[in-house]
Formats: sequence, C-alpha cells, structure tokens
Amino acid sequence: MPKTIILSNRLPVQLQINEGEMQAIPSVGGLATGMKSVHQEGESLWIGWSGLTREEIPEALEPRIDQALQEHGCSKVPLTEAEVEGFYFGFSNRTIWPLFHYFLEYSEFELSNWKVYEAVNRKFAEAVLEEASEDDILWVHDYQLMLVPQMVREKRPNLSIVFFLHIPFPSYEIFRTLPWREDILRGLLGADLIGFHTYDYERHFLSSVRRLLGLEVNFNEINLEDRMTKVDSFPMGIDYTKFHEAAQKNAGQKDGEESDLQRRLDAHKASAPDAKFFLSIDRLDYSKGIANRLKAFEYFLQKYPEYKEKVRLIILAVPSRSKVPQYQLLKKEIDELVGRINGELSTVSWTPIWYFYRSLGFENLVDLYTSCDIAWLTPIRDGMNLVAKEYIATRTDKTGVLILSEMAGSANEMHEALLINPNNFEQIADALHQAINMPEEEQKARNTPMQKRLARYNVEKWAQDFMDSLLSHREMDPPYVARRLTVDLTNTMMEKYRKSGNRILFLDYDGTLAGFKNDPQKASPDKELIDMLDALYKQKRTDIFIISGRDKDTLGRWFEGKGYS
Ligand code: ADQ
Repeated sequence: MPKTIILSNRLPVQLQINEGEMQAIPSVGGLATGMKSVHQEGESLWIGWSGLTREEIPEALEPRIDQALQEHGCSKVPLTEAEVEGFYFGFSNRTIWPLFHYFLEYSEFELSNWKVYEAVNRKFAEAVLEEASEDDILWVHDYQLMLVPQMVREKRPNLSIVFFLHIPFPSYEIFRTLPWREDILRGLLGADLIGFHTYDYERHFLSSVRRLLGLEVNFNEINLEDRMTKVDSFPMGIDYTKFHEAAQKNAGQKDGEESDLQRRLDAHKASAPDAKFFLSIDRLDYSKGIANRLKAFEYFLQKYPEYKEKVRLIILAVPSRSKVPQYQLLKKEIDELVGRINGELSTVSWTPIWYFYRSLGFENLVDLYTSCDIAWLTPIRDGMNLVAKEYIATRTDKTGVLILSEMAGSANEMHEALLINPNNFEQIADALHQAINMPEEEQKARNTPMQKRLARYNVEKWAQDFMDSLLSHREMDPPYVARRLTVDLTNTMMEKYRKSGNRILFLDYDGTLAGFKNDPQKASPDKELIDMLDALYKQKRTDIFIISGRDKDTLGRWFEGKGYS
C-alpha cells in the first residue's frame, strides 16, 4: 500500500532523557498539529531529527528510542552536535531565517555552514530513499530541508514529491543576495508541487525562478526539461474544534476546577472589573516584533494616560534558538525593556506588564486566550501566525478584539481584525484605544465571519487541499508536458511514427533545425538540412510545418519551391 512520508527537521514527538530514563512526549507546535490528520490517516511515516544529538544519546538507550519513535510512526535521522550547529543553528537560523524575514543585516553568509546544510540535507534525502517505494508520496516541510526534493528526485525520478514552506518567501531583491540562491531554487524544483501560505510568497518565488534560472513560467507552472512543477498558495489553518471545545470546557469549569493561572487571572479581573487585558504570545524571535510592541505600549500610555492602572499587557514569550547570538541579545533587550517600563510606571496596585518567558501547557494557553480582552500581535514579518487564529477560535461568546500586524500571512484572511503596521506607533496606539472602546456588538460582528472561515478552512482541509492539488497535477494531460528524450521514449516515438496513418511534423527552426548564430541572417538552411527535410517530406501522408518567430519573407526565400509550410 502506498504511504505518505512526512519529512521535517523536528519530529512530532519530543524525546527527553532524565536520569537514564527516556520519555517521548507529543509536540504541540503548529506543524505537529497540522500534519496530525495526514499522519494518522492510512499509511504514513514521519522522518526527522529527534532533537537529541548523537553525543546526547547513550548507546544503550538507542534501541529503546527507535522503538518509542516507531510506536508514534516515526523514524529518526541521527545528527551530531557539529551537524546541528552548522545546519540548524548555522545556515537555517543564521542565514535563511533572517533573510527570508527581511532581516538582511542579521544574515550570515558562511560557506562552512552552507556545506553542512548541504550534507545534512543529503542525510535526510538518504533516510527517505531507504524507506520510499515507487508510488509513495513524500511531503517535505520547511526551510531547513530545501535541497531534499531535488536530491531525492535524482535517485527516484517518478516519486511524487511535495514541499511546503512555513515562512515567507522574500522578494527577488532580497533573495538574490544569497550566494547559494540557484542551488536553493533547484533544490525546491525537485518537487512536483510547492506550497506557500500566501499568494505574495508564491509570486516572489516565481519571480526568482524566472529571473535567476531563466525558466519558463506559465501562470503557476514552471516548465522544466522533462516535467513540470506546480506552485500554489495554501494558507494553513488550525485545529479549530480542539481550541473551540477546550474554550467551551474552560467556560463551563466549576469552582475549584480551574488552573492556578486561571484563578490568578480571575482574581485580577474581579478586583478591577473595568480593566482590560492585552495578550501577546510568540516564540522569542526578532521577527515577532516583541521589543517594538513594548515600546508601542509605552507610547500608548503616554498618548492616552487615562488608561494607566486600567490596562495590563501579558506577554508570553516561548524560549527559542537561545544558542544563536541574535536571540540572546533580543532576550536581554526585552528583559531590560520590561524592567524599565514596569519600574517607571508601576504603582502599589498595578504592574503594567506581566512577562512570562517559558512554554505553557495547552490548558494554560487556553486560559490566556479566553481571559484576555484584546490579542495584540505585531510581527515585523510572519509566514502565517497561528496564534491569531487560535485566539479567535477560543472566543466562544464571540467577544474579544484582535489587533494584528499586516505583515503576518494570516492578515490576508482576517480582514475583520484591526490591522496595523507594526512600525507605526501612532496607528497602534489608536488601534488599542479603539479596541478598548469597541462595543460588544461590533466585536461579535467582526469575529463571527472569522470564526466561520477558520472552522471551515481548518488544518485538515489545508492538508487535504494540498494533497488534492498534487493528485490533480499528477493526472494532468501528459501531451502538454515537455519530456526529456530518453532512449525508451525515442523508441516509442519511432514505433508510433511507423504505424501512424497520417503524420504532421511541427519542426522548430532556430535552436532545433539550425543552431543559434550571433548574426541571425547567417542561420540560413544548409544543404544537409534541406536534404533531410526533403527526405521527410517525400514520405507518404506526411506534412511538414516549420515553426519560427522569423518574418515570413525570410522563410519564404529560404524554402522557396518546397512543399512544406
Ligand atoms: P512559529 O513561528 O512558531 O511557526 P506560530 O504560527 O504563531 O509561529 O505558531 C506557534 C504555535 O506554538 C501555535 O500553535 C501556538 O499555540 C504554540 N505556542 C505558542 N506559544 C506557546 C506556549 N507558550 N506554550 C505552548 N505553545 C505555544 C512557523 C512560522 C509561522 C507559521 C507556522 C505554521 O514562523 O509564521 O504560522 O510556522 O506554518
């Protein structure tokens, strides 16, 4: 039975080793939940890095780890500490991530990291080749593995390969600065179908393909030598039911059933019923605009001082990539900003910012979503941003206001939110003011259509649409596809030619019948070519058409008196 092989840098289970004991815990991130439906349905194998380096895994535990992963339908690609350093912390997170999020000044172009990226991509490709049968489907995920599609294609030309990019694809002007830009494009083009979150990312990718590789692009299809790659946008959804039902459960909790966090939030609400909670949740990443948000919060309180002691900003930042220097600097900057703003503005009964630097469990995440009046998300760039969608999904009574950066992919689908430019503090301060004062009726009118859309286009539908698009691409009428002339194909063509009753030959002139010349007038047909065309034309029931962009007079002169057109 054909299976789907999912390939991503990290697996949907996280391994932890405590005092020689191993635990496998399901991951909660967007990709893991997103692919769950594909992974659980039918035959599927998920291949990725376990999160532990070779040096961290005691030899004795290795078989138990493999078995635990197997129980979750997973298989690991073992990576050494040096490989993780160059491939993950190096090229992926110090070159591609900043560049694709338009942080050109943070991008490091290190040849040694590129080499490790290439080698590790090959390792992932080899892991796939060991497992893949001819009619399997390979689904590769994200910017860490952009070379894999072509590496697998070279060995398995007929395998169905799809790729999805979870981060933005930058404009050509940014992408062209990458020293290995052609390699990345060729790597991706090994896929039959390439998916992006938005039409803009798709457009940027196609523009780079056209300008850097000079390939022909028809609408969203790229003509390659022997096949075609389709490119399309598939905005990723969330597991709507999971968030909505968790919020319903949260609303129905009896006294004593709540979490500690929920009790604390309730107590604060009870002590100041008119106060508003602003919520922001992100990985601690410079692309998420956390520092800007803190400065904008300070600006808001200067512009509208009447809200001092009436609003509170809850910032939840999830530790991320803390080995990369930019992230360490960002952590320091945010710690200092929170300290300074709280130090300057706090009163005996009010701390303006509650700052959590940790990962929270799902229940606590829902506590925050359901308790906060305003979700305030200001990424400088974000492929999609699932937090915005999760917030709206948990608003079971349809109240709440979403303030969202127009630089997030999700802004394309969430027009009813208050959309802001994350660099425009004036606009942000006014949006916060508008959100605080927005009548409940208006909140409901804005949230109702967003909820409907999120429920309909959920993550399962996203995965299904992606797979359906691959199937329709595979079923495409083959005559429209350019094919490389292999020995097999030549023999088949000759056979069909011999047997055919009537034949029409369409022959391209420049570059096919005659080679390209610097001076086009010197490309007139020589005797050998004329003899060959005459010989073809003499065959019974055979018509010949010469196709050329040249003017009619020139061709008329060259082939004067010949029967072919
Ligand atoms: P991320 O940059 O990680 O993802 P996002 O889309 O917001 O950003 O997804 C984060 C996920 O982690 C959400 O599902 C959220 O619930 C969860 N999460 C956040 N904070 C948490 C916490 N403290 N504890 C537990 N869970 C938490 C990348 C791209 C995005 C793109 C996604 C999916 O950068 O632009 O939307 O992939 O394609």
